[in-house]
Amino acid sequence: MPEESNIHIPGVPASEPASLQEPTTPREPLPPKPDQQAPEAVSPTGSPTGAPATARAQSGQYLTTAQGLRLGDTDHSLKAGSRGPILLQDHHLREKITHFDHERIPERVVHARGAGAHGVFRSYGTAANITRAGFLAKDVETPVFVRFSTVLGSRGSADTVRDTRGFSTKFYTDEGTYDLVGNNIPVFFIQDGIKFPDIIHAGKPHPDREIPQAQSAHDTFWDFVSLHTEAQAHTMWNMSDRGIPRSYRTMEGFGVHTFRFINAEGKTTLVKFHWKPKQGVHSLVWEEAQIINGMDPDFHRRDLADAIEAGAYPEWELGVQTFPDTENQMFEGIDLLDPTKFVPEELAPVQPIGVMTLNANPTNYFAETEQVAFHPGHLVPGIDVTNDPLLQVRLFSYLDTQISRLGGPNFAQIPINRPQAPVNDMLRDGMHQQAVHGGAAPYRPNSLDGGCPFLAGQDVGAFIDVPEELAASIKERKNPASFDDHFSQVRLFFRSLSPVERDHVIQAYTFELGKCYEKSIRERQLAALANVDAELCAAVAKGLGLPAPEATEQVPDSDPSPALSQVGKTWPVAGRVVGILADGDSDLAAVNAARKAFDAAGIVPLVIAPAGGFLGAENDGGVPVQRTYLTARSTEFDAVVVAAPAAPAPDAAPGLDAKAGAPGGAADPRAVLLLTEAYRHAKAIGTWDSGAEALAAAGIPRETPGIVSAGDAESLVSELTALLAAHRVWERFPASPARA
Ligand code: HDE
Repeated sequence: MPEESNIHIPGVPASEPASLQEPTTPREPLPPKPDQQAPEAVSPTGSPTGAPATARAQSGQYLTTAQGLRLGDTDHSLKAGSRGPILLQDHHLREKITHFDHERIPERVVHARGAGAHGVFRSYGTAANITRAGFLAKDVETPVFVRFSTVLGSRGSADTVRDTRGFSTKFYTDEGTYDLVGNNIPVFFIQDGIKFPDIIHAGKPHPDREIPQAQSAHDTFWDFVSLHTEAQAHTMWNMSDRGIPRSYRTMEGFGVHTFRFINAEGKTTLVKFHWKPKQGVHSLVWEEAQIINGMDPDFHRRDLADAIEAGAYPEWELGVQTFPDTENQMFEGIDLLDPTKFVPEELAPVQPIGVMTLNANPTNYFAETEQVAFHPGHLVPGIDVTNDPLLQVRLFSYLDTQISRLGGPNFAQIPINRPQAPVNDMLRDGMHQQAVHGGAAPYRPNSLDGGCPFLAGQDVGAFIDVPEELAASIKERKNPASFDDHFSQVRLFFRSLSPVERDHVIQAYTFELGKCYEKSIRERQLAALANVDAELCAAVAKGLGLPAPEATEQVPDSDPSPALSQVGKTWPVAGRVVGILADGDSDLAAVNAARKAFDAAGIVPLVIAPAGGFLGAENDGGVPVQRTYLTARSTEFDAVVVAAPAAPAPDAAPGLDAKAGAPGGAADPRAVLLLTEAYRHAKAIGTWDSGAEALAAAGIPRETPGIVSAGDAESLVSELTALLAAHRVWERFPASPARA
């Protein structure tokens, strides 16, 4: 407040105005600002000042307007009489409706549907000799935010579609924010980012009717892919089980491009990033994925949030494949700048450099998961980009897209995007500016703000671009010849899979091409498959009812990479879900013993019964029911135990109102469906002797792999646990009908 008022009140003699001061008088330098955060006099969420950031936004005592005015009524608009028109002067109504009208922001042009989580990354320090990135030094812990996503679907689309998954990690390091914006597939559709609008326009719904949503099984996608052979590599991964992960928690992640590490001495090493899930790598089967899209379109999102809420924190090890930074940037004949190529782990092992644990769900989806803004150009000292032409275009695109998506250039000030390192930039003004910048000289050089802020040298953590020597070159629109091989790694991938995984690939191509109307597109894609593998091509052609074409290219063979297959390994069982079909006539003591044994193994047992509530007496050995026949579907479970003793009457036709387990009654068709699906999807099934008839009702032969029967609950649980470790009973999958 001015000491003396300068306001002139008519009739009162005005005092002399205070002498004006020169506003730009040089003065002592201002101390650097700790960060851009505006002081919070009151919580912007309306929670009591001083409450933790996670306090509920609605916990303040009185409802107010955005200006803090207390409200006495928010249910009735201001009207000219109770039956009269609403008055324009109703400022509360207008504020409430106007804000609502603008609640949505544009969804991401790709990767619109996603789920996020907070966590921490702990570095092993094993990479400290090849990078000077502070967060990769030994035992450094760095907060992270991760967003998983699908690529093609809209924000409200289903989770378990066949698609690539995004795997973006924001490391809030002391040296600035580092973003690793990767996918669950290590190769990409295109070699040069200039084609990104083409592949995305082809994959998105058709522009006339806007269908199909979140699908690649349509003409425009396969039109582009079949005309554009460099996309065959990524498409092959999509058609494999990798395209339908069981959970975000069971996906690998890849940085895709080759990046460059720089150590304290300035020595550079080329690296490829890998995230390895400690939970194991698992996928759905296609029919399961399709059912889930209807039963629970939020399957992956729910799975991630539930696991974190239950304290089963998912973990990934971060690893790198390392390559000498040679002049030609080739490794074993693979061009490290070609993003449609991967380097088999057998040629360059993945070396672990740290572990990430996701341990907290977002408090608010919009504020955090929707507004988080990743950018491959968010780098820290010790990590730099390469000349991969896909990465180079991404370096432009991500910053650009946030400006329209988040409404201006100040998105770094949104809480989830705020660096946790001191920020001292000279970026000013713009839409949604939150900071109140002091000082008079947001430019360099300046004398008015004492020359502040100063430039840093490498010794105090400046990012120094690698002084890369570039070969004399011609300005041209052209790829190097080493980008020309579009088939050898597609073949390498296919031939590295187990027979059952190859069958899934065959079925996926047959499904997707079967959804294309244009015969010429199907034929052209078959011609591409002929160059990949004759058996694959013939099987898909058979399924489509078309002749199999001959190969047109001489494609070199390479050694298979067993690391690519998900079959034949075992994984931890913690967090897997088992359904126990039971009813009032079940041996409830045995059901409870099984629940206890599953629980002890870290497996989640869910009891499925004809109706909710309790089986037996609530406080006397009863069993709580978590799912009913109406709410359960086999797709939620990794294995099923049949504890219902009911023998379906041999001559009773199953009817919808039949009660499962009723002595002498027909088996409930929903219980039968649950069992047949679990069987078809190669899941382990366990029974007590009494459950045998239920299996018979579902047409499940007892003497097949993965059907276990035991006298007591503990041995049953231990046999099922062993089967769960392999994820599925792989040998139960029938050979592809197209191959038969
Ligand atoms: Fe992206 N990509 N992309 N992309 N991408 C976006 O950025 C783009 C590419 C990836 O959870 C957009 O903020 C171009 C490869 C993920 O918020 C956009 C090219 C890889 C996410 C964009 C690529 C990715 C995105 C849309 C070719 C794997 C989700 C919204 C040059 C290494 C990030 C946004 C999140 C998002 C552009 C290729 C992964 C438009 C131009 C290769 C995981 O900027």
